[in-house]
Amino acid sequence: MNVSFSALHRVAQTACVTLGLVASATATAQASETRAVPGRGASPTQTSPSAPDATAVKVIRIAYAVAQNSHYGAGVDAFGRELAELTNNRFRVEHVPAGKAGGELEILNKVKSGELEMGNTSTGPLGNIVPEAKLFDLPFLFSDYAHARRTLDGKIGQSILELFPKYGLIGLAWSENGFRHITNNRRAVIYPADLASLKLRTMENSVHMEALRTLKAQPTPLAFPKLFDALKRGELDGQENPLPVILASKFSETQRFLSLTQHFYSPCVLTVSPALWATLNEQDRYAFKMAARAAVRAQRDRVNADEFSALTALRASGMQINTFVDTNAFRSALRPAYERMLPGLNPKIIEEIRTFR
Ligand code: EAX
Repeated sequence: MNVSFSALHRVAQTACVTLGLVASATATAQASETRAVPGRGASPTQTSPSAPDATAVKVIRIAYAVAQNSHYGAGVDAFGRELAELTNNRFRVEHVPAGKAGGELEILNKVKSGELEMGNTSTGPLGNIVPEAKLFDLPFLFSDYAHARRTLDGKIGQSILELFPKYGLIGLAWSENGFRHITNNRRAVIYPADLASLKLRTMENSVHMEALRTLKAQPTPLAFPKLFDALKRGELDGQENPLPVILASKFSETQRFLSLTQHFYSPCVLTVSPALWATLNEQDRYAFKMAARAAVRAQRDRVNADEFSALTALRASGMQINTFVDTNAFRSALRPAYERMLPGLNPKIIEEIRTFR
């Protein structure tokens, strides 16, 4: 792979913003009342600005892999509310949760082809489409949530979003899945050696797989919707995911040990199909971007809340939680292997991320 990171040094162009749009977005009517009825034309009153033409209400389906009662659902709820408000209900968001549209790679490909309007996915399989995004999948790249969020929201994150169109996707904003931890049915993971020969499900992500191979685990890529049953059937020793996913997906029913390894930070991205984007005028594009901001806030808020409550809940449902992990040993084992995980990586960008304020 020959990835160029030169784009990372460009300062992101900010979207053209008109304040008038926000000021005019005061409608509160329910979009469902104005849903198009096939075969019926709009009445004249429906064409006024405060009561949009019923036939013009556009449904935006947003697909994600996790249950609706999760940080993903919270993000999509907020997106829908904000978009409806900013566009006077001309758009109505529908959730397509729980892998109903397939795993995350499938979702991204459907957004790319226009089969789906939008996706809310982790970056797990994103690097298969936008190679530069693999940067954020490197282990121990971010020191904490604040560091990850400001990097993604700042010029480094924005410059990668700007590359999406070249790969046939629109990236609206980076959202959040969370710091990933290992669960398994064999043992508590305290030291890197505890991972030896564990068959761990990973996302379809070459950086993650190489990192786990470095630790002598057996990475086994699998789409998320197949994971719960594979764990239940005992086909894997374990998996790794952030606390909000472990909680929402009830992994405590199939996994005994949870070790707080926080080895990868898992960003999410809100993607839009280029086919839909091409139909939007500047004001509507601005509304989508503002709705994405609201979604990111809500999704991160839910991650915060889940991080706070998860350990008590998971312990109560029978998981053995290991809070002591020799993180320094994991970091020292993985950082020197960055170049193998991401060939062509420019070390300068790592330094820039590490010191990004
Ligand atoms: O995006 O596949 C995964 O493990 C992801 O973390 C999950 O689907 C949430």
